[in-house]
Amino acid sequence: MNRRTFLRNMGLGALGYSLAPIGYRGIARSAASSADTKPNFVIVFTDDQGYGDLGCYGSETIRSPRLDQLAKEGTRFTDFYAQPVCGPSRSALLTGRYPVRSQGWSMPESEITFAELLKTVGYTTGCVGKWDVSNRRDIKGRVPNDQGFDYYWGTLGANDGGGVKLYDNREPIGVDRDMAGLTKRYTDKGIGFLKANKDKPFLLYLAHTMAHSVIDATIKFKGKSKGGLYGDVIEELDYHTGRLLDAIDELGLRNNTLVIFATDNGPWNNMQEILRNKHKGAVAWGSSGPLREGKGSTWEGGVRVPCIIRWPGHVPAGRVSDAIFSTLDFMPTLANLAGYEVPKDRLIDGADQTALLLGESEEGERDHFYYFCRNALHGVRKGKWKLLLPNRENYYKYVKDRGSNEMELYNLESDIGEKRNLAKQNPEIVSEMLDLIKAFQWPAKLPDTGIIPKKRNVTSISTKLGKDDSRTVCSQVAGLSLAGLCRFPLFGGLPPRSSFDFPYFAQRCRPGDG
Ligand SMILES: [Ca+2]
Repeated sequence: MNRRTFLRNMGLGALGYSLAPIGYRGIARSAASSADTKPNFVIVFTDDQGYGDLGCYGSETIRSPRLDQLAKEGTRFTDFYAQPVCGPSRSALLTGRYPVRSQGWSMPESEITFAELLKTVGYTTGCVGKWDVSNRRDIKGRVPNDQGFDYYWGTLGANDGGGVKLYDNREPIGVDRDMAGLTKRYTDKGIGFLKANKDKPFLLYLAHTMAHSVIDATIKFKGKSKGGLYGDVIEELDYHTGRLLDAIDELGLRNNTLVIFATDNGPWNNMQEILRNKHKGAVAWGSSGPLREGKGSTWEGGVRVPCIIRWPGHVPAGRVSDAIFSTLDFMPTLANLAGYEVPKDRLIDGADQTALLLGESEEGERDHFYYFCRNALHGVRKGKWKLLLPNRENYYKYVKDRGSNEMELYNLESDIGEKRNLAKQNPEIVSEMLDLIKAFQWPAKLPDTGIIPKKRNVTSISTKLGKDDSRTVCSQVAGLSLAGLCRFPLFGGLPPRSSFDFPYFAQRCRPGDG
């Protein structure tokens, strides 16, 4: 059943939602959607911005007065998780499903976004900026206008080459190589959308291209921060986010608009020097603050990102929350707040965090979070504990810090930088965490989460796997134990270096959700 058939058949809410992932707390959900009016949603999603790159997250080199103020007016989350890289982070955000299901850069037409569902309950939906879930290409069925957005203005891909191909809805309108001006252009379009839709419920998803390399800042900001060009870029993002917030106020929408600020993954602080030289220093070099590593990594620095949420009179102001929370959770949370039904025909990994947002719960609905690097499951967090599996497949070569690659257990409460491996001292906790790993409900078929190469037929291709992908997938297939047909060595051919046993790998893939 494709998405449209599903939406038609479900009769806009005829079905409930029961395919819940294991381990959620079961907090009584708030009837927020019964409020007299439905809130507007504004999601500002920056790119490659580090956990430590805002004043309210401890930066001493980057000024962010507007976002610091937003944190005072709402709740700042310290333990909020995205995904390690751009495309997978966006498919997870939009669908509430881990990229191993929602397929990252290659998000298929059959995935259902919260934008589509908001439309079923009367919302007008707009997306501005970086899409990056249609293989960076204009593919029918996968572009924003086909995935739930009434309005789109932005780029389908990234700006690695120093330019972006822009679209006004479905129409290509040219290439913009002025990276410095892009944050303002996007913000202007976002404000235009707010003005045009101020009288009805709306969603604005504003996904900035900055601070993804190649970065640049306008003359007003260039050289002004203490954080180099990257710091200038973040200060400019802060300024324009402030303009967007001002527009919300000027339109009288402040009290009925839930504003979310977050970023897609950790900072690209692990880039090879050669790339820095290539771009003459115009690469992101953010800080993950106290966290280990950055973009592409499943250390905290790769996936734990800033998140600030404001909804005056509803989300407590000035609160700092350490509840485990994720981009995955927006799908069911927005469902509760706006009154749409979450899809029932597939597994949704998100937890309804309405009670957390409204201050009715301190710990929130999510008690664990799985760490994925492409299709490889690297570990899990539960409460203060984080377990990382040995011999992890690190797809992203720019991640320099690969750790011991042994079984690693960290107490994130006392050791946020993941410096002290406590696995050997805590076998019971390791065992409990491994049970959680075993319990992950794998899709029946592993997706190709790669980017389709250019010059190939994008509608019928099965992307050729690179060596690392093959190893990852082979590890997964080997885990299936399909009558012993696949006997690829696990862990990329290396024997496990830990003394722990790994029977759970035999259960990694099982039929279930697609
Ligand atoms: Ca990114």
